[in-house]
Amino acid sequence: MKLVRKIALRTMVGAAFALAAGTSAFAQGKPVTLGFSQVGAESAWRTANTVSVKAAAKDAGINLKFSDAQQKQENQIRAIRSFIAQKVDVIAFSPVVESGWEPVLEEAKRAKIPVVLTDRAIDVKDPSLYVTMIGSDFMEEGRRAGHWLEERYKNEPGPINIAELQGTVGSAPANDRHAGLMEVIKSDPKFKVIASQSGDFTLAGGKQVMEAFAKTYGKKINVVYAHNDDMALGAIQAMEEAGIKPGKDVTVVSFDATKGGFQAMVDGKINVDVECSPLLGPQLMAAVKDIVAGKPVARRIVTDEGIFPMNVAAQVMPSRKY
Ligand code: GYE
Repeated sequence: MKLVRKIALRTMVGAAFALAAGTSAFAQGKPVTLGFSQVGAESAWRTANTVSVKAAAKDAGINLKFSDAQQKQENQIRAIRSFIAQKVDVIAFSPVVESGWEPVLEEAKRAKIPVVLTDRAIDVKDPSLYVTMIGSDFMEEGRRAGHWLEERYKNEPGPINIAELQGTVGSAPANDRHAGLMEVIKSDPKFKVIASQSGDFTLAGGKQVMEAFAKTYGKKINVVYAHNDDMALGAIQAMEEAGIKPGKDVTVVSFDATKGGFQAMVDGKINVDVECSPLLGPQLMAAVKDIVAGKPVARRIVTDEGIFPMNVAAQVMPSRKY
């Protein structure tokens, strides 16, 4: 019953936005204008995501206004305000952090501009502040990594010391990749997260944090749990410089499964890569068209993805698209 009510509410929210949008571009036969605020250009994932959004907009005949926030929430808020002032048909954004979005999204709502979230979720009480969220389930990604670790160490007594390289502080993927792992390993006390720090999803950040970890914990570290490939690649450099063999002395777990991550698996330096697809452009443009046309849109559109252990990397790599 509760679920039915929730679904009904969600559809109504979508329909209300659609009605508002229906009076603008679509009704007048003009091309649809989409304002998109991107997080930044911090990683290979992000670059592939930007390419996907731009290419899909072009293919769909959607007029895209693209803005790069350089990993700063204040820049995203400014971009969204400018999209509102320009009266775009739909606003989409990949929120750098989860909290603090109410005021600007209320402004969009008052202007009757529907909002779509891509890639990262936000934490707001009012469900009518956005129509849909398109992207991965980061908790599930964290759980997948946790289960892989359980299997990898099932015959070892432990302790298994984990050093965690977190993504951007307060971002959905950093929060959830951490929480998903903890959910799985909390029932097995042999797993211990002995260090955890943010490398901001960048290669330089991952390298710097790993240098410090290597100095403080040295050979005590059994697992490096990096929230993305760029940080894992930076950590690999730091380990090699410190005389530690990544992939052998230390098990390296990473996320995204980019070409760089795959290459490191082929080279024996990343042990497992949990997939997170950045190719969200086509799904975003389909949702934008449906919203503008007044069609109902699912409240949550989840990306389909898997997990790749090192031993399949060479075989799978040629078919990877990002
Ligand atoms: O894992 C990381 C990027 O939000 C899923 O952001 C995205 C993450 C991705 O910087 O590489």
